[in-house]
Amino acid sequence: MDYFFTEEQIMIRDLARQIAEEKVVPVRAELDEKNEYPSEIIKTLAQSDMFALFIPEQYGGLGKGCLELCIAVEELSAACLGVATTFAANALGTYPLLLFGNEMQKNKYLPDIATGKKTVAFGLTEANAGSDAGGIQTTAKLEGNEYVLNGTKQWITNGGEADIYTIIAMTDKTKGPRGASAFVVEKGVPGFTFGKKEDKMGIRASATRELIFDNCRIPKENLIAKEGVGFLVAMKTLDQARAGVAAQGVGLAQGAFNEAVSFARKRVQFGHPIISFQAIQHMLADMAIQIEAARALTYAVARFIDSGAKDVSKESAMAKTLATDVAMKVTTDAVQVMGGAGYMKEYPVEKMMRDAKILQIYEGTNQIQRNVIGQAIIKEAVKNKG
Ligand code: COS
Repeated sequence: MDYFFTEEQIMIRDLARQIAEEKVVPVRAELDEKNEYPSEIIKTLAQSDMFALFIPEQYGGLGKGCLELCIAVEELSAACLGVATTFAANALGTYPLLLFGNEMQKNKYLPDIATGKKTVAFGLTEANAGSDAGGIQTTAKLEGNEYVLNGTKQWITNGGEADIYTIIAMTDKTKGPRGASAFVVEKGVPGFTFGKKEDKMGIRASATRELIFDNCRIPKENLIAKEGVGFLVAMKTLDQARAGVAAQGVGLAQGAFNEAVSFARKRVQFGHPIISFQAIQHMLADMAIQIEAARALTYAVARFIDSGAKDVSKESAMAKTLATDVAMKVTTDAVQVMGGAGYMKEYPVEKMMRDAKILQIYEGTNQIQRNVIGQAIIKEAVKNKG
């Protein structure tokens, strides 16, 4: 299918694909087994200007948009979702600054993010605030010229590895979600430490840790936007980032599909390659239909975001839900097509199936996405008196 990419977009896709094939595929099984952060690959991505893609030109970036980021994420995801998550979570952490940061903050942080010299993580989730993002308990109290942060963030992608953290904390607990505020916190500040590295089912190349704030003092200039808009910053950030999660789903599904097709052509049973059997062809056909549908919606939503549309919640939730449900189904079916071989670590699809599961959970479970879509449907119906 031709999605009418520009020459530049094709260049980005080809470069990301080359990095994925040459640098990621050869080490993905080892990174998975050792639970190892992909430092060398991150360096390669930085040298190839991949971190600059979505940063505006005036801050040293390439000034591209959500679609270009999705194209790169998709290619990396086809090779290793752990690596792609590390890369995509950097964008997730950067959106609060990009969307709500002031000039001083953008000038201070974005150039180093664009070169990949500094990487970023987003800190929203807590032990008692997962789907209920408004339930966060980490506090930020203004004392003189500093905010004092106390609390613990849980399961933070790039935690401990990133240099810059965008954090949502309560400045006024009595106000519920309207009492939340967003901050930027740098690694190395006294009172800011990390928990142990989590041992996960999948995306094991990505690092996940707690962020622990114990009387951590940061300058008051590190407040993003103003007090009380932290929940909005988080929601708008997730609205943008969920298109990237959709791209992860598309890429991962494509990677698993490619493996299944290649295996089915070689595997001979009953005297014929199994791809000649209709049972296998129908499974592959269903996989291909789902991948193309998810890809088409993901690109359409990325283009919608790049058009500057104000409210993209429903659309990005739709793309995230479709593409990640597809990734789970397609990776499971890839294992099925490959049978016993698919279940063995010798082939990459068992890792892909383990990796897929997180896509239905992080950046808002797919049940939460359906809530977001449902709420938007009600809002539109009320508006249209439907
Ligand atoms: N854009 C702008 N405003 C938004 C918004 C969005 N996408 N989503 C919610 N809001 C606003 C609401 O309009 C409401 O504003 P008012 O107080 O002015 O009415 C406010 O934020 C609170 O919204 P709501 O009442 O819907 O919040 P809930 O506490 O019920 O939360 C959702 C519901 C679905 C928004 C939230 O629970 C959610 O997204 N959960 C998933 C969180 C997530 O993705 N976690 C992953 C962690 S990061 S990897």
